[in-house]
This record gives sequence, structure tokens and C-alpha cells, in this order.
Amino acid sequence: KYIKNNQLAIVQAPFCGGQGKSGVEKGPKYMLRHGLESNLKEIGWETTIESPLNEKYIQEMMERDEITDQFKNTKRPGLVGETTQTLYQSIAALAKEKKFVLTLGGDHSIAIGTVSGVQEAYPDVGLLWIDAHADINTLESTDSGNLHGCPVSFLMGLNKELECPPSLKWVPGSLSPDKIVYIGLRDVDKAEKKIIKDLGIKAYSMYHVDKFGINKVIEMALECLHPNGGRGPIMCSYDVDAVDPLFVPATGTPVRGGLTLREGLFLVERLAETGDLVALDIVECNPELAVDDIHVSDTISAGCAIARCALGETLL
Ligand code: 4U7
Ligand code: MN
Ligand code: MN
Ligand code: MN
Repeated sequence: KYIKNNQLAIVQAPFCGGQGKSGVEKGPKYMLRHGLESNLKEIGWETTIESPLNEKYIQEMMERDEITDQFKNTKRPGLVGETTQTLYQSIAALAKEKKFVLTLGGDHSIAIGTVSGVQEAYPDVGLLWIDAHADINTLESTDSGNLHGCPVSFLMGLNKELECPPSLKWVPGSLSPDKIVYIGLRDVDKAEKKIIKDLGIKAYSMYHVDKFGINKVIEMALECLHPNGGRGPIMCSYDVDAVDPLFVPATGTPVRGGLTLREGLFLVERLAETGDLVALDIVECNPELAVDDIHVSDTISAGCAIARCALGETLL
């Protein structure tokens, strides 16, 4: 009911500036080469490919001296700020045209732009964050200084009181704590745990997946986003490291003990079934971190399967 005429915008976000390992910018190219667009056409989507980021520009920016693009401990806030603002503008427009927005990353810092863009079209959107990590470090709490570990803090406006880098001042930061739910957590920093607790954010870790089973967990998560059996638009930001590295080995920050591939796919099959999913990010596939070709194809085919299941391929 939100999406018009099965329109699907596939947004390429070949960006690696939110962390230090190159190769994650190759995610979109690999997933498209795997046949993702034609597979989605086969199941009835009217697709377009959008490329709001200029790859050459990103290359140039990445070569910029890190010293000149640094804010306290935080690396490349200028590049991340400019890139996510471009994504934000383009995705807000696509979502307002009532297209489903599928964004292929890239590292997870791009979610600063994707989620802000989708929120502009759907102010009451509920966000499901599927990840081994909470990505809610603030400018003050981040130890690594990598902005792919911080997007949620920007989306929630947690850096506004701290002196925020000018390049990231555009972020509305209007996500409220009851409009995000985590699933898959198992590597959360001490400071992040405190933020989650203090703000009362709902988080289902791997402990809860084991305790309740994935079906119960997704039902509880959906109930949190739109309570009392209510309905409303849903966005999913899916970091492939939520799935166990046995299935998704080629990713920047793998953590053992994750979702099985079927659990990871079931989550998005259930989202497709609601009919309320309006946007999906698939991030952190890094083909260059694979030790062999099997690692590459396992990772890319898992990423593509997440997209296809979220877009209804496996619904009968
Ligand atoms: B990803 C980390 F310290 N928390 O802040 C950090 F453990 O998008 C990891 O989920 C962040 O892959 C992982 O650097 C970011 C670290
Ligand atoms: Mn992660
Ligand atoms: Mn992440
Ligand atoms: Mn980690």
C-alpha cells in the first residue's frame, strides 16, 4: 500500500570512508554482477539503477590527507558528511515518489543518509537494525573513530550537544528511541550498552534469538515499532555481519556466533510478508576481504538472497 506500481529504485552506494578497509565500495558492483536486478525483475519489480555518488569523487576524497579530514578521534567526517547528504537527498526524492528504495553499500555509515531520506517521506517509519554491532557510538564514545560504528547516534541526534563536525550538521537526527529495534547483536561496546540502556532502546541480541527463536523475536520487534497490532511503514538496515561468518565471511568486522543463513533470510521474508517494508539497506559486503573465490560467492549470494527475500521472492 505504500509502494506504487511495483517500482523499485536500486541505489548504488559504493562508499568505504566510514571505516578503514578498502573493498567494501565494491559491494554494489558485485551484487549487480550476480544478477540481482534481473532476479528482482523476474519477481515483478519495475527496477531502475540509481548512482547518486560519483566514484571518482570518492576516490579523490579517500586520497585526501586524513589529518585534514578528522574531528577529534573521528575519521573522515567531511567525506562521510558530504556523501551521506548526497544519498539523503536522492533517497528522499525516490521514497517520496513511492518507490521501494534498495540501497547497496558500502559501509554502514551510509545509513545516516538512507534512513534520513526515508524518514523524510515516512516520518513515522520504524527502523529495524540487523547487525552484530549496535553502531550507536557517539563522537565522544567511539574508540576506533570509524563512522560506520556511529550512524545510529547521528540518526538519533545524540551528537548535537557535543560539538558536531560541520559536514554532519545537516542530519535531522529525529529518530526517536522507540522507532528503532536491533536484532542480532553480539559485539556491543561498553559505552554503547549504556546508551541503549539509558534510552530504553529495544535490542534483541543473539541471546534472545537462542532463547525465543527467530520467529518470536521478529514478532516482538514488529510489535515494538508499531505497537498494539498497529501497522505502519518499516525500513530495514541490514549489516551482513549479523549473519554468521560461516555464511558471510567477506565482511570487515566479522563476529562468530551469529544468525544462521536461514534465520537471516527468515527475518526479511517476514518483513516482506507484512507488506509494509518501504526500504532496505544491504551493507558491509567486502569481496576484497575474501581469502578465496568461495568466500566471495558465499558473501555476495547471501547479500543478494537477503534482497530477494525482502522483496518477496520466497512468498508463495
Ligand atoms: B558495523 C565498533 F569498536 N563498535 O565502533 C566500532 F567494535 O557497521 C565496531 O556494524 C563497529 O560493521 C562495526 O568501531 C560497524 C568496534
Ligand atoms: Mn556490524
Ligand atoms: Mn553495522
Ligand atoms: Mn567489532
